[in-house]
Amino acid sequence: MTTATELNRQAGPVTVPTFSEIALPDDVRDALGEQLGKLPDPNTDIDRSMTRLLQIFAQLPVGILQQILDFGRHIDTPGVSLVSNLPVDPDLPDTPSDGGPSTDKATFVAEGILLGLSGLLGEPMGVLTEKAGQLVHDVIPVAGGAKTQTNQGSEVFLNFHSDIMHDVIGRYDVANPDFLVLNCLRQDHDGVAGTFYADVRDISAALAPEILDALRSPLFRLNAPGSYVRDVAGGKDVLSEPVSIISGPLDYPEIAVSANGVRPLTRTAEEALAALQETCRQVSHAVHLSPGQCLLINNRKGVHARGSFAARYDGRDRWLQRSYVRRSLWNVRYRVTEENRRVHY
Ligand SMILES: O=C(O)CCC(=O)C(=O)O
Ligand SMILES: [Fe+2]
Repeated sequence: MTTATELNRQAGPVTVPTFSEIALPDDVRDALGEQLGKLPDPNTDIDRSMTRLLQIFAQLPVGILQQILDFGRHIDTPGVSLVSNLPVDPDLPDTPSDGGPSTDKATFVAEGILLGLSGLLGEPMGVLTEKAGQLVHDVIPVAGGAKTQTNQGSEVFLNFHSDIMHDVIGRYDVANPDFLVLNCLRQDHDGVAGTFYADVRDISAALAPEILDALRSPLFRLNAPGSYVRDVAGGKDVLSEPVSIISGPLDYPEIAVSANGVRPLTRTAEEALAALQETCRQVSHAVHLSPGQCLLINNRKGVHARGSFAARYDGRDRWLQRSYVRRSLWNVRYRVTEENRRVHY
């Protein structure tokens, strides 16, 4: 694991730190683990569980609690934060070979960490076309998806992207999550699977002005997520309306890139897109998540990626749990399902 200082040194010339690290003291970890170990499956009554988790997480030392809250509420805080020395489940069952969820999990410490931290950033939400609308997503290598640009992949580098959502309005970067939380339950066999984050403030500072100009122009169409194209569209691309990749104020920019392909509309846009992926690699922070570590990711301040690794499908493969978080569920209410007010079409 690279230290936060080293990671910040790798970052671009922007002066705001774009990576932060929060480590729990051992006694705080143990007290948290004891409380989370007693919790029922949070999916049974999600709003009661979120409320209980808020009580538990409110007992964190005030400095740590504020750092997490500031991560969620302020425009000038880091885009990615690694929380470490977290409690883990005492007996972790096999990594499910079908991509999850596990039917053998007896305790819900990992779910409590994921949802407790999510609740400090906003509200967990689900989408029917991503992990069947579940609020706790399992991110696990699946044999059939090993080479895909999705979270089932392993053999290929998952390109820098935002987690986006197909939406009939033609924009995939509006109702998508503001944050992702990734909690590591099990590392890959060789400990080489990196999660990368490139902050668009660092990206903007590193790009040539004419490339940045192109990325700020509506010259791109995003393809819908791989899961949507596979499960709903019969394998056919479903493109957004033309959008810019980078938008918003120069000091506080926002970025949206699809993992499953971006269609550039001009030659300049095509070149800008290639430069973008290369720049992301250069300015990115890398973390090799291990159990007890959770990554908070701002899905608007930057893009993330995953390195390749070897999956064995032997019950001991890499296993993350992921949540999608909105600051507010209000402005995405046009997509809500009748069955569940946290789950969208
Ligand atoms: O596996 C990872 O580290 C990140 C995968 C990813 O992009 C995601 O879960 O959204
Ligand atoms: Fe992702």
